[in-house]
Amino acid sequence: MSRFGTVAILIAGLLLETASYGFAQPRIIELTADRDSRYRIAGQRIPEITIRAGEAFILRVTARKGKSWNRDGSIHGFALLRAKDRSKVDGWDLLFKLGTQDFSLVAPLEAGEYEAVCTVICSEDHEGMHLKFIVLP
Ligand SMILES: [Cu+2]
Repeated sequence: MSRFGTVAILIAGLLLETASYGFAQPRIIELTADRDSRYRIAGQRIPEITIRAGEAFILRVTARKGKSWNRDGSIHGFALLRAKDRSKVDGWDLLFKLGTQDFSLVAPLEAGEYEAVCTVICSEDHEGMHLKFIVLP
């Protein structure tokens, strides 16, 4: 192959890589933390988030007030637990205020099944507020 051909292929490869990594916008995952103490994701009957290990994403949460809330005004929360032993994942303790808010997050590096649970006593039904969070390798 000519030198020009090799250089052209290298440049094309570089451009492709830049397109897929360099300037790629993180995925936006939209979640509703609803007034009836349920997480909801549009188009899903049972809310579930699937993400790649270490993937950066934006969690866009719309929160609606339940029957009770925290003194600081947080109306729902979101902590991440490992499904195997329900241990908490460090750094995942989000609190939601009324309305829509964005969180820039990075998925755990350890693949597996997790569960997100609400950390605000938002109603007598609060214990049922959870969603499955799957991290792919
Ligand atoms: Cu809640």
